[in-house]
Amino acid sequence: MKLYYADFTCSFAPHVALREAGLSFSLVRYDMKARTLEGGGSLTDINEKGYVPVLELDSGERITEVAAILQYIADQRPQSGLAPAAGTLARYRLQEWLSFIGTEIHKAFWPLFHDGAEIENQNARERLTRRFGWVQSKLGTQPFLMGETFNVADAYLLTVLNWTRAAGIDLNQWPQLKEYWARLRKRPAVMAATEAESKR
Ligand SMILES: N[C@@H](CCC(=O)N[C@@H](CS)C(=O)NCC(=O)O)C(=O)O
Repeated sequence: MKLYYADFTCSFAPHVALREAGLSFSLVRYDMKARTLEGGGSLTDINEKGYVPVLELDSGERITEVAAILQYIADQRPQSGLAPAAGTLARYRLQEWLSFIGTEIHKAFWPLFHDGAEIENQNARERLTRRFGWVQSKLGTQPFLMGETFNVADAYLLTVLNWTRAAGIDLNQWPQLKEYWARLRKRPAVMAATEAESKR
């Protein structure tokens, strides 16, 4: 498998998931600033929507969209616990989280990282503050988003929490969320993905 990614963007979530699952994969880096793809070619040749992540299977098939890629990775290693079994209520709960993180958190950062006007940035910070406050209330004292086991929703939540400092959002206002974030960052798979994306 091959993961097309850009440093510390949303593709960090599938990158972590691949390592958590213990799957073998290679990385192809997309440079967001230069808009170039490692090895040449254009990102739109790989994904006509023009963004990462893209997971290329050994068959040559490509999967796009964070939520779909995460679930594909998890399903390659059912024993890893990275996703509840398909068809169970717990699996729909996972999809609920992935959809929420993708549409209500990930995309809410957009103006903050794309020269938004001050009013848009202020609105984005307020919306994210409400969302993170709610997430903390759901997390409570459990170790992971869905209970006792790390799953791909945690990989996605960790990824967006990583963006808070750059976005001017202070995690100290949510002590449980901050503890969760700091703890997840110490997972071997997360440290390995961080190191791999830092040295390029
Ligand atoms: N809906 C997509 C969104 C993916 C997305 O927003 N990717 C960003 C990085 S987080 C990207 O590749 N942007 C390309 C660019 O701005 O050049 C998904 O869930 O995968």
